[in-house]
Amino acid sequence: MAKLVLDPFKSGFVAIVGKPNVGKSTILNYLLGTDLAIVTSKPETTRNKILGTLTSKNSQINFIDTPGMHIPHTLLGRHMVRQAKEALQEADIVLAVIDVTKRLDKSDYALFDAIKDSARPSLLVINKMDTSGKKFALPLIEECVKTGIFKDYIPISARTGDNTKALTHKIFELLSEGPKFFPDDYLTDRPREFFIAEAIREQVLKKTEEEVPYSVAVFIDEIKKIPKKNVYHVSATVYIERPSQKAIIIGKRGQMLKAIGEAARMNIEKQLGKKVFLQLWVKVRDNWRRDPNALKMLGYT
Ligand SMILES: Nc1nc2c(ncn2[C@@H]2O[C@H](COP(=O)(O)OP(=O)(O)O)[C@@H](O)[C@H]2O)c(=O)[nH]1
Ligand SMILES: [Mg+2]
Repeated sequence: MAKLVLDPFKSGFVAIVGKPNVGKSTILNYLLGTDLAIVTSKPETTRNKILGTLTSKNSQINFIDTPGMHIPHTLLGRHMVRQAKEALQEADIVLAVIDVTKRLDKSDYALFDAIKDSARPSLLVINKMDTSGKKFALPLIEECVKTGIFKDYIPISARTGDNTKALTHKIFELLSEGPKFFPDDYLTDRPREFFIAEAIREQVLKKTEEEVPYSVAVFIDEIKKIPKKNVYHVSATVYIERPSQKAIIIGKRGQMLKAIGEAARMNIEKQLGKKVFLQLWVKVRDNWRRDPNALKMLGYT
């Protein structure tokens, strides 16, 4: 009689950690095939853990995107680093991401120590291999492998997707047999409001410079479906820390706020699948990044 051999179903949680700007969120988005986490060229774009679930016939990989590991100067910064450390505890496997164009520094070694302490199996991911930095890959890999904490290493480009299949394969190899934690069509643990606020913050980050991206937060006041009309009404407040920043965000004759709103609205319409009427308010809240009550209100807890 023919023997039926069923492949075991594998599942687990995979934390994506690394310094700011190495491409963690871009990796998450590429692997999920959707723009879940916002990506910008500004450091500290990601401020919260974001779960992204990838379910296939024989596995369910639950990625946890994290804020970049850095030395925090504010309460918000402390929240971000705490989120990354929590993800290490929640994970079965760790992806330690480095940027091939950058030399290793103190923060990388601090991260490697945190990974070592977590005692989780860890893969070293060398990202941005599509750049001319790829010539530095070999010495970088050598330096990282010397630490002895990585099960394996893999150079990829999250921008072109190069070698990402091999990455998923290596993750699959490291996963243990386990249950399907979430239904087949499950994507993330974050609610709709979160991604709408992020879409607005993304545009502020893209369109402003210097300290403004660090000082901005978005609060969704209301999402309301207009009865009988196929339209959502979204009202949101953009918080910044100083009146000078408010002037930048509003811009000459309101041009900046208009551009932010238009670009964000297009993204939100895609998310909601309906026309959106977006109303943005700009408010100064002194030093909100150092204010526990403000952080709580803005979901950074
Ligand atoms: N050239 C190149 N740029 C990348 C790659 N991955 C990410 N980036 C860019 O690096 C910047 C930071 O990416 P992001 O995913 O936000 O980094 P994170 O802070 O680690 O989450 C963005 O401008 C990305 O477009 C890559 O593989 N190649
Ligand atoms: Mg990110």
